[in-house]
Amino acid sequence: IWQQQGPQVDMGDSSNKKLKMASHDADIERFDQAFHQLVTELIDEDAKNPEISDAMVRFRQVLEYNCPGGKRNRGLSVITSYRYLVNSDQLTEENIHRAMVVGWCIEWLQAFFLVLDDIMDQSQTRRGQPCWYRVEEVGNMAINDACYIESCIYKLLRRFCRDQPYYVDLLELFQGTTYKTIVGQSLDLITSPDGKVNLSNFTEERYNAIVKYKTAFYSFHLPVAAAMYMAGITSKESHENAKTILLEMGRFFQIQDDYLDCYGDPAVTGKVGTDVEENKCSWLVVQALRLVNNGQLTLLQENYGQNDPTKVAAVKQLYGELCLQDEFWKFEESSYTQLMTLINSSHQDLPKEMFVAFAQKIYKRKK
Ligand code: GPP
Ligand code: MG
Ligand code: MG
Ligand code: MG
Repeated sequence: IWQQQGPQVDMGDSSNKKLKMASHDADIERFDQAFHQLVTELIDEDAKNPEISDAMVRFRQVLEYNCPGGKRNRGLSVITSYRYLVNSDQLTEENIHRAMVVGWCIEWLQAFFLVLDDIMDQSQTRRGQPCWYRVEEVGNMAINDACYIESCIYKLLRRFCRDQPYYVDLLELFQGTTYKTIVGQSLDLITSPDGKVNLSNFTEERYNAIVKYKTAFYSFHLPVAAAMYMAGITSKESHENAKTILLEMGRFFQIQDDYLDCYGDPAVTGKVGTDVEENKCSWLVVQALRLVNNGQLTLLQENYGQNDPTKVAAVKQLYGELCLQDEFWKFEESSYTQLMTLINSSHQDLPKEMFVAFAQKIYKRKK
């Protein structure tokens, strides 16, 4: 466990804090630069093989279209967390670069999920451009492209981390997290069947299960758990403590995503929401069901889950009458306070600042 590696970073030491802050912007720049190097790493060797070089031309395009252009919160969190977890003598160029690679593996995982999620959710835009499956001549080929994106993760981990003591832990973590996300996506889809609106399925319990599995594990638990393994922290207890905090953060993040689906500015979020049309068990509809009177419930039943702009507008007008924006703002305030309490009570021997920094990145986000 990590205490065996030396004393914990003293977060009260302001010079240490400054050092970490100073490296943050430089990390972002380096992280973005690493992307092109990794694409080259993945493509170039096979591109020399004339038998498969045509596929490589395509795959370069697939990676360049789908992997960058996001907020990179998940990927960058690996490096930020790693810096919090190790002693300065472990912050070698090589180790930092490996943390960047693992960070990009999470961005690759996210790209794999998003390409498929956009097909399943019938979405139009992602990160300010057409969803990949909607690009001319892509269509269903996007499914194979997504499989390719996933395969890259294991190619990169093998190439850069194979000799590291944490290699197997990382492999299991990525595979286990993928499994959990697939389970969550399945719950999401089962709860939003096409053309069969049944509002009684939209319970708080079902909502919590969906968002924990489809979002929280891969977006919040994965980056920090990966950094912990890389830092040599394997104790079950430390991992459980981190997971408790990170899954709560993940729940909050998906609630924001559901809020932004209706109230976000597509020019800022880069995507147009489809949750009402797609009959999604969104945080907004779960809150609406808590607040409606009988008449409003009938209106919701008649207008939810249909691909008809008038019906979607009727649902959104009802959300307005129920002041769901105010509900969200209230929730955002109380949830942040609650999260900080949880961090204080559960961080134990892990640096509190690592969790606070992650929370501050997402709190009051607009995209
Ligand atoms: C986000 O839900 C969930 C995912 C991206 C996980 C997808 C998992 C797969 C196994 C494909 P969302 O649909 O609300 O996201 P967005 O609003 O970004 O479309
Ligand atoms: Mg979805
Ligand atoms: Mg979606
Ligand atoms: Mg969404």
